[in-house]
Amino acid sequence: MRHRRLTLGSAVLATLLTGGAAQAGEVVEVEMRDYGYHPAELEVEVGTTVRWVNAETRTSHDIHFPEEALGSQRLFPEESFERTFEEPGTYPYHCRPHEKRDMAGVIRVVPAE
Ligand SMILES: [Cu+2]
Repeated sequence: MRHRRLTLGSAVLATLLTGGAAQAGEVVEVEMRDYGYHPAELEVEVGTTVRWVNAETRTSHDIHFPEEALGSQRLFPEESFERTFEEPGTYPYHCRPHEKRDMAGVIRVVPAE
């Protein structure tokens, strides 16, 4: 399984290299910091694993998918949560402790090319 760490700069580069969505079998990281998900919007192909990593120094967050009533426990700094997306669709999520701060994101899962 290939692993690609997405920072703000490399996310743009990765998009250019792959021609769009992350591909099946890949792991794409979303950082949680400054009460936000980075990137907040992400497009991946079916079969991609998204790993949310808490990059804060002391704040905990979670990842909650309200439409499916599933998600992570509270994640403390350096802890992570993974989900592999097997069905195309739009998956909005948010952080339950920080819902009022609009800490939210969305994963768009597209069919493999
Ligand atoms: Cu949060």
